[in-house]
Order: sequence, then structure tokens, then C-alpha cells
Amino acid sequence: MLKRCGTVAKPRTLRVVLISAKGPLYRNRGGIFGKSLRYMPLTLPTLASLIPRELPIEVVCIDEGIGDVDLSLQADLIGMTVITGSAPRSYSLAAHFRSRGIPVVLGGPHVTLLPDEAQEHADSIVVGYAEDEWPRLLRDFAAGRLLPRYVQSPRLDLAARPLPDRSVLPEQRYLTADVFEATRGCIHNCSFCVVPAAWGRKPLQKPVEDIVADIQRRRARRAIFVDLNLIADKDYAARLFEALIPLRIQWYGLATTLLCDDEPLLDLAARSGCRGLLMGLESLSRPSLQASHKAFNDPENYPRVVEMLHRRGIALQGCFVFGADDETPDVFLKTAQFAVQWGIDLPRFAILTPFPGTTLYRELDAQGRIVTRNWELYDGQHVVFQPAQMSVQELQQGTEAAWKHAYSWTSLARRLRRTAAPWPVALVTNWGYRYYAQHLDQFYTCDALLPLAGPDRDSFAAPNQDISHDRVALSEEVA
Ligand code: B12
Ligand code: SF4
Repeated sequence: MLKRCGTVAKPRTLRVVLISAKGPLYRNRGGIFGKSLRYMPLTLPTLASLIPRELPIEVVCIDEGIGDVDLSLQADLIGMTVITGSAPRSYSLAAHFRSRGIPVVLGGPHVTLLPDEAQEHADSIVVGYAEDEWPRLLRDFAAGRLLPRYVQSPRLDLAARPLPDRSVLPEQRYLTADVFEATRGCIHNCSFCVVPAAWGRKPLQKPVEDIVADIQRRRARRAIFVDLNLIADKDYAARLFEALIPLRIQWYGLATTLLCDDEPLLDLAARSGCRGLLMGLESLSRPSLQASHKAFNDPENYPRVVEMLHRRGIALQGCFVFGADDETPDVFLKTAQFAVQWGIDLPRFAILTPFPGTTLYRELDAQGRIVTRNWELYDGQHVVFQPAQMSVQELQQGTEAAWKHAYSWTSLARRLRRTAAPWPVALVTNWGYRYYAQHLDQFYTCDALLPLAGPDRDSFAAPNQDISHDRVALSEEVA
């Protein structure tokens, strides 16, 4: 890795290209919305910030959600972040670059869940979080001794880490780059969830002062937290919320319904600027919640949850999942009607997805009920397993029916009467979701938090014709 320059040996600058590959419907567009509606993903800025300063490395980041990957690009090393739905695309890009002699490193949730599979497609993989292992890998690479696998130490801690380097992505291509991450992991163990399966149940936390510094550095007025459960550790959450109060921001994030069992913490969240929360309500059935180890959700309590949030000016994006074993075809309308009746600001409906590596996957696999292992379909919108009390088509169509009911004009009017979101935001977000509900066969649902941040209605994408064969096959089957 040394370049001779006269008589002095100067280290050659290494070009590292980081790619976030996307499935066909996500590529270079914004899922259901136009590309300007996306918020900037944090994965690549985080990886870029971890590059050791002493190494002569030039980094280029490509988010396939907003731009194309140039297959003839020049690089000394390529790193790709992989989730299950993007694994086939990532593997095919990896094969291409490796055939050109460029070494490829893979990391991210899917690699952590299925390291042996990923290993076959890469020169090296990083299993788990990469705060320690990515810099180690880069030092090894620069020294010409890249190992095939780097595994996160159980002692990892997130203190004294660099702040994400958002300059590596074009900020103007996103709706906002004011995206933050305070914690990782979750103390719960829901059987369908990737988080405990991939990273265990020990929550990791960034120092509160780092989050505050990052928000101040960006002069953010509105912040999105991507933590899957911001209140996993309530003491930490309380410290974070306290620290946010003087910043006078509005923020949006994800939490469990348990927040409403702790009124002081909920009050603090509201005082700290919380204006919208995404909560996994999952189901109206107790046995189903028990079976998925999410019994801390109490469906009888959901109306109270909505009411408590609304009283504090917090809008609720309530997510339901269809496909549990005790569900019959009447579940779809019943759930959608509930969402409308109780004024959930933005209801969302997903299809139960047994992500590989999860308890749910192991259970369904043991019962011979996994119907496809095409990972591209593992996105919460396709049926990839045989439901217990309905057909694959009933589950697919029923989920679409729930969307259509919850976003019909009548339902919309009923829900909007009670919304906690400011009117312009509520109107635009609901209009966006209604559009999505009407075009379910053409789009992926993806923008988990964005609508609460207030989208720009001009940038909805035109229907995409670039659909994968599998998706066409599935839609035809459903039709
Ligand atoms: C923000 C987010 C999104 C955003 C942006 C996506 C993005 N690429 O950033 C949007 C809304 C677009 C989105 C969409 C979807 N998402 Co999403 N998303 C997240 C979320 C909440 C945060 C991601 C994040 O920024 N984390 C912070 C960064 C720093 O952490 P990280 O990505 O894990 O990276 C660390 C390590 O994993 C590792 N690492 C990661 N990549 C690499 C690569 C290399 C080379 C190396 C060395 C290391 C490395 O190093 C990093 C530092 O430690 C995660 C949950 C979570 N909290 O992780 C879900 C999550 C990634 N999403 C998930 C899913 C399922 C989806 C959707 C399919 C949902 C849907 N139904 O549409 C779509 C698919 C999108 C697509 N096809 O590309 C799942 C993935 C599960 C799986 N096995 O695939 C997750 C884990 C949530 C969950 N619990 O199920 N998502
Ligand atoms: S509470 Fe949410 S993040 Fe935690 S394990 Fe359950 S589904 Fe996953």
C-alpha cells in the first residue's frame, strides 16, 4: 500500500466506497414518495465517521435510494450495508465488484443474523455493531492482512465515539438530515423482532451530551430518533428528555405502549418536544400478543394510550401486524375499524414477516410453513409463510383491505377530527398514506417516521414499472 514518490515512500490514498443497496422498488426513488421525502439514513454517515484518521482514506458513500451505483466505479475496497430485503441486490453487486477484483465487506442487520450466508458473498464481513470492528478492519486492510470475519465484542460501548459524518451524503437530496440515534437494542424479546435476535437484549446508549451536541451542531429544530425503543431504559430516557428541554426542538421517535404506564416520563417526553411516536400495537388479540412475547401490550388499554398521547399533543403512528396463528379473515376490518374509532393518527398495517434469525422464523421453519426464501420479499408487505387460519392470498388481500378502510374518505374524516397533529401535517400525511393505500400493489411501504415530520406533497413518485419478477408473480397470484 505504499507509493514511491522520489525517494520518500508516501502512503497511497485508499478509496473506500460505502453502498446502501436497495431492492428494485426503492432504487433511486423514495419508496411510495418522491426521493425528496426521505430522511438521511444514519448507517453510512456513522461508518464514515469511524474511519481512523491516521489512515489515508478517501470515502465515497452511495445510497441507492437516491442515486445509482456506477458499476464501473473505482475503489480499493467496497463496504455494503445489508438488511434482509436488500440482501439479493447487495450480493449481486458484491459479485460484480469482486469479479472486477475489488474486495467487498458486508455488514448490517442481515449479515449479523446470517453471517455464514453473507460470508459466501464477501471477502470480509462484520457481525454486529461496527464501532470497534470497522476501524480494526480498515487498519488490517491498509496493512494488507484483511481477515474474513470481524465480530463485535460483547463489551462494546458507545461512549466517546465520533458524531455521524452527514457530509458524506448529499443533504439536499433528503427531506431532512436531522436524524439522530441515542440508543441501540431493546430489553424486550418479541419473537418476530430482529433487534433481540441480531444484537441481544442489552441496550447500548450514547452519552446524552453527545446527542445534545449533535443536535446543537446541526441547529436542528425538528429531530427524528431512529431508536427502535427510545424508552427501553427509562432512566436513560428521562435523562435524555430532560436534556432536550432547553433545546426547544420538536422530535419524533419510536417507543412502546409502556410509556403510557409511566405518566411522569410521558410528561417529560411531551415537555422535551415529543410531537409524534410510532408504537407497535401489533394486535387486538391478547393470545396473539402473548404468543409473540409482547404481552406487555394490552389491547384494552389502547384507547387510553391514544387519549394520553393526544392530551399531550403527541400524534400516534400505530402499527398493526397481520398473520398471527389465532387470526381469521375477520381480523382485518375489525382492526382497521378499531384504529378509526379510537382516532389513531396514522394507522399502519404490515404482514407478519419471519426475518431469518428470529424466533418466529425458527418456529415457522420447524413447522414447514416458510413458503419462500427469496429475501427480497422479506419486507413486511409480502406473505412469505403459510398462515394458520387463512390462505396466503387472504392475508395479502386482507392487509390491503385494512389500509383501504383506514384511509377511506369517511375514516379519514373521523380520524382527523381527533388528531393531535397540527392540521396541515395531519392532512398531508393522511393524504400521503391514502395515496399509498390506493396503490398498494405498486409500492413498498417504508417511511416509518417521515409522515410525522411533515412531507412535501409535490414529491410523490409516479407508479414504478420496474418491478421484480417475484413481485409480479405474487401480485398476479393475489389478483
Ligand atoms: C432508519 C431505518 C429505516 C429507514 C432508512 C433505512 C436505512 N438504510 O437507513 C427507512 C424508513 C427507509 C427504512 C426502511 C425499511 N426498513 Co428500516 N430501519 C431503520 C432503523 C430504524 C434505523 C437504521 C439506522 O439508521 N440505524 C443506525 C445505524 C448506525 O445502525 P446500523 O444500520 O445497524 O449500522 C451499524 C451496524 O449494523 C453496522 N453496519 C451496518 N451496515 C454495515 C456495513 C458495513 C460494511 C459494516 C462494516 C458495518 C455495518 O455498523 C453500524 C454501526 O455499528 C432500523 C432499526 C435500527 N434501529 O437499527 C430499521 C431496520 C434496519 N429496518 C428494517 C426493515 C425491515 C425495513 C423495511 C423493509 C420496512 C418496510 N416494511 O418497508 C424497509 C426496507 C428499506 C429498503 N428496502 O431499503 C429492519 C431490518 C430487518 C432485516 N432483517 O432486514 C430494521 C432492523 C428494523 C427492524 N427491527 O425490523 N428503515
Ligand atoms: S419492543 Fe419493539 S424493538 Fe423491542 S423487541 Fe419488541 S418489537 Fe423489538
